Amino acid sequence: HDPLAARLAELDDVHWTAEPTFCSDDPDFEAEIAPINKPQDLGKEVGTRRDSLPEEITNAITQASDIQAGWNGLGGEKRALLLEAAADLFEQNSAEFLSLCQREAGKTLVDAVLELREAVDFLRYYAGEARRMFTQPVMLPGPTGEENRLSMAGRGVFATISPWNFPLAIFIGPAAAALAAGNTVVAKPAEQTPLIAALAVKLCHQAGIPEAVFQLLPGAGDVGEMITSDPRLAGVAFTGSTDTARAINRSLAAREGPIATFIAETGGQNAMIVDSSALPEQVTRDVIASAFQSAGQRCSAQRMLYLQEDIFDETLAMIWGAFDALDIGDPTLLSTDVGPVIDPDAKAALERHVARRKKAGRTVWRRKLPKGTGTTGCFVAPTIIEIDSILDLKRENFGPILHVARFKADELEQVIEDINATGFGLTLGLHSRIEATRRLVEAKAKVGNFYVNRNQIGAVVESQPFGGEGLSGTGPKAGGPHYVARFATERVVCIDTTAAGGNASLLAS
Ligand code: UN1
Repeated sequence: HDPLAARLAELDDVHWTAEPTFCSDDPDFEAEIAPINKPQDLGKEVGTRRDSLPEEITNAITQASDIQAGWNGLGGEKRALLLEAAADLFEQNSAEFLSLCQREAGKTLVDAVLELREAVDFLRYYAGEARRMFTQPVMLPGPTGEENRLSMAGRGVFATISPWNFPLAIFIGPAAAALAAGNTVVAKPAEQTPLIAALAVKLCHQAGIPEAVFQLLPGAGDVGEMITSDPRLAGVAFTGSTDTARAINRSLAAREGPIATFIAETGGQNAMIVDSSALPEQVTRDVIASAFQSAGQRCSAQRMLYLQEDIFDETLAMIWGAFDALDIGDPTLLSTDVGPVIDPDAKAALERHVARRKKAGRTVWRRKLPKGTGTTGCFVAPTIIEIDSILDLKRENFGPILHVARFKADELEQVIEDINATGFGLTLGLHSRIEATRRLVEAKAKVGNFYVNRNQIGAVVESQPFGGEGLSGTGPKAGGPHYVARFATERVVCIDTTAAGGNASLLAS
């Protein structure tokens, strides 16, 4: 009985009905089958997840280790072709992906389309990076009679641990980067969204990426812990909460074996600053998109709006107008702007936050949820809360909640300092038509992605590489020119090519 082969065979059975998937015929496995709690899917189960067993994890890493040299030896061009073949298959299977994004993750159709596009962009971009970095060595300068050559290769086995909020794009992005560099990959998708990951892996195998090279290990945090404690891992690429990133880092540090590479993209406490020179219609459009698209469940999403005092009332009034017009409800309807949040725990945490602010006497504007949403899913009413400063926020509120505060013209530098003092450094928005203000904010703000006179979400692969600093992650930026290099090891070969040097002894041996 080969558990890996068994799991891969199960993947062939993944289908998109309310029937359980990931079930094995082996009766011993039944106990492992836990329903995915998906109340937002109109109360229906999308499937079931069977968590990876300890021996399956060990086995998967053994197989990934054994095949890694072969995968690396294929070279950048062949790996690029395989990743591009996977991108083609993703596009050909768009209907399944869009349906799963909606049914498994509760995404709106618009978000599902954007997500699939980002996944395909990642595959194609990192394929290009495989060609750029892993086909020819770089010849380095040196004196005559010396050859200096820099080449890059995969480090070994990489684990990727990915979030539910981008169950396809951020599942496949880091994995594709690791594969492009010549690593093999064991991938643990978020416990809430294993089915979409299973389809992604299956299509990669269909594209010709060997099964042992890219393996799926579904499960919750305990599976993640088992994976990251394996001393054979060369590195981990993680996207998720700052707390989990710290835990993984500790687990990697405690292991025997080589020092692991750790790449983390974590949370944010993202603000937008709007001064009195801004165009209110543009501000309104961009605030609504940044705070409420994807039900606020993006790490890039806007949590905080700083409005200059002289335009506070009129701009906020305009924002309320658009806020009131948001369509909340069934994510499968084309008209829906704001769908549900991911699960009951997420909803409860957001509701607690709103309740606490109300109790503290804060002004809270809330949309009423339409009829039916209370019983069919984890809907959270879009909310705007007035506070004094971003420093009043103790944690990331991962949902459709925007906070707003006012500032005076001479307080701009203080506002930037407060934003920096959160320790997070992911996205920052600015609406201003004053060049000096833009320069000041750009120079002082410690953030990874700074958006001016536009919304602050939806970074595009290659055009806007994405990632933060401080509590927001380690960098490098996903979808940018330095990302794949972090998954690679570098080697410099230096040869004395003069007759009297090393070259002569090479010939003699
Ligand atoms: C995340 O939400 O985990 O720019 C990060 C954006 C996306 C954010 C992804 N790339 O909105």
